[in-house]
Amino acid sequence: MRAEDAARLKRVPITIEGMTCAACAVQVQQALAAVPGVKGVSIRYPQGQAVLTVDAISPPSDERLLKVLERMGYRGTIAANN
Ligand SMILES: [Cu+2]
Repeated sequence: MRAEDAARLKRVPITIEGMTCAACAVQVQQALAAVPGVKGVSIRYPQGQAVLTVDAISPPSDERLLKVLERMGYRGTIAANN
């Protein structure tokens, strides 16, 4: 990744309840990655965490991301920005 690209990205940590196995994590990863503005998704399901890399200029709304999780049966919380 080029430096100027990295500058246009920001990290969005999400706590996700309900992921119980690697298959859950794959589904969550794919669903979140499909949301416009999401550039990368890293899932750590044993910890119930996802870290998204999103476009800093036109990021997806928190509501949009949480709705995607809700439809799949997971409860997500956007962690405080760090
Ligand atoms: Cu599962």
